[in-house]
Amino acid sequence: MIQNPQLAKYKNGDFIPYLNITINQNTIEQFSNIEYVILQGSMDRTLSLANILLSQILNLNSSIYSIKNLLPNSSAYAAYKIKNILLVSHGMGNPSILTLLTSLTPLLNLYNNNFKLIRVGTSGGIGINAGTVVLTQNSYTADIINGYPIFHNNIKTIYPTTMDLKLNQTIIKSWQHQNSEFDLIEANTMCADDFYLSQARMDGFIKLDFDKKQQQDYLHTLKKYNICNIEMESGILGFFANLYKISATTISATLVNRLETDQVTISADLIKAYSQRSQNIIIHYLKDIIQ
Ligand code: R2B
Ligand code: URA
Repeated sequence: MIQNPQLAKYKNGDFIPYLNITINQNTIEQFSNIEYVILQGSMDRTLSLANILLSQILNLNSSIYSIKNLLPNSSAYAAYKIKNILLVSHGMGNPSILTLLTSLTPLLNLYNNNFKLIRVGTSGGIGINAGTVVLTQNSYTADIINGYPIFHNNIKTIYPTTMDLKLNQTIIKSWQHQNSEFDLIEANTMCADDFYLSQARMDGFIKLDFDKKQQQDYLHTLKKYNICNIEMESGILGFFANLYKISATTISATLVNRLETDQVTISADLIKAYSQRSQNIIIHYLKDIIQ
């Protein structure tokens, strides 16, 4: 990674809202030497992945060792550290992950600005079997712009959102010899601002002014841009990573094929199993690297 002087660093005594911590030697040490930041939406999934890594990477029994939440006073985010891996929850959507990234990276940057940002989550697929896992190449907006618009002091700039394609290949390579029952593909992702309207769902509460044919036309148009899935954070992740020259990508399991249905109709067990797929890929990749 190229060192970026613009990437700010905190100093002792700084208070970080939302993380709800004050920078001191202890916090600096807690967040030191991080090389992999694994971002997931929920606090629960973050803790469960931390426990899996505890047993699989540190060979410690998670029923005996409890992992400390490094952000105990934050109501928005939770973070756990296993060796040089930081597991953090990012909440839902672009504003939430942007607030996290702008709060957290100056802290990580105190020690090492060569970390990778990897979001592990779920999405809706377009024209691919539910359960397929997608690594993002470029993140598109809902109006099919390759990039992400940022408003800064009333100026709108579209920033690039291309993920680290080499990192994608490394992840694909690490997974390729697994006896996998699902496909792992690399494709473009559409980043929506909500689960319903901007994902062109017709089953939301707000009444819509488009019909089924228009919806299908739109989804098929997305597909022409090789957009194979829709989620809600890749725009900001791509923007942030490109701006600060940080290696990043998104690994998203798809829960539904949106060309067939709007509703995620699969059982809770299947949702868990599909979500587990993106986790398994990152666990495998991290084990390859750490051991
Ligand atoms: C995928 O799933 C969540 C919405 O259900 C959102 O965080 C995302 O990107
Ligand atoms: N997450 C999304 O944002 N959309 C889906 O369709 C499924 C999960």
